[in-house]
Amino acid sequence: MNKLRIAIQKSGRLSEKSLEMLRECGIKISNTDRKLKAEARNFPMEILFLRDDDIPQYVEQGVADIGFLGENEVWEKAKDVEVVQKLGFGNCRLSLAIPKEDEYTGLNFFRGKKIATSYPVILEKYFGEKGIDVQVETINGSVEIATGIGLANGIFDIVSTGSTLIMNGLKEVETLMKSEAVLIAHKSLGRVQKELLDKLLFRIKAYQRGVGSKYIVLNAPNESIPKICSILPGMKSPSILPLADEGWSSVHSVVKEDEFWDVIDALKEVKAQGILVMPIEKMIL
Ligand code: PRT
Ligand code: ZN
Repeated sequence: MNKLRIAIQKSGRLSEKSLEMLRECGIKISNTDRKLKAEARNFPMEILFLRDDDIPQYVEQGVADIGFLGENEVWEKAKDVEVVQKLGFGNCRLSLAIPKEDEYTGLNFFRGKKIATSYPVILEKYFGEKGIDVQVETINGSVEIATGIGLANGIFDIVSTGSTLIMNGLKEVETLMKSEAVLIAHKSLGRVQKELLDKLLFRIKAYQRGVGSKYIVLNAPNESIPKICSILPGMKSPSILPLADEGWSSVHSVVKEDEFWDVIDALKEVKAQGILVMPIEKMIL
């Protein structure tokens, strides 16, 4: 087969973001009514729409070459697949929570207690390593109601804003791990699939760098340029163009999104003016 087969979530929290990531990589998909399969129009790719729980197994067996899914599912299913790339969406944490009125005394609180979860493998491994015996109650869905109905003393679940816990009278007491969507791959891909995966990864990284950076243009008196250059490292060094106004230049550079406001403050201090900030669509090094 001369295609790359990718498994993504059929419907759920990661579906739209997964399709968006493919779109940002310039991959156009013909029928997104998500029956089971779709073809990309301009890239040798077949898209399989599956439940996220099934993706690790499909990729392990090579029914799909690669997949997008939450890292939490990769850990839980413990299949023999390779985690190739973090995707930067679907961020969440996996935490232990207990009724808010209970006094938390540290991990020993859970010794001999019942914990409800949809992630028994991760949970048992964690307490196994700590040498603490707990009773794991595996349930699929609505884990947050387990303590209220008397099924368990605590829960282990995915948390993102924390509001589900609060609404159910729970408090988060331990965060065991952080998770985000990742790209996983079959362990022994064919030559063509490997090449196509490299192409896809190249595009994903260009997109991620773009999202993580801003293009910045400003004007400054020439005597400030050395200071400005030390504030703005850019991809190599900033581009400096003379302005029609004698003694002034325009400086162009790239700034990381998370350093952006600090950089702006520093630039103002050294008399930068007319600062323009623009999004970067893709960034290729
Ligand atoms: O049908 P299928 O099996 O494919 O979907 P699913 O129901 O198993 O998964 P889905 O769509 O709910 O989640 C898919 C993936 O999204 C998860 O495996 C995580 O990697 C990721 N993710 C990110 C989340 C959340 N954030 C999240 N908040 N998955 C679930 N939640 C739930 C959580 O279970 C809890 O019920 O949201 C609630 C908590 O949210 P807050 O904001 O109230 O804290
Ligand atoms: Zn699922």
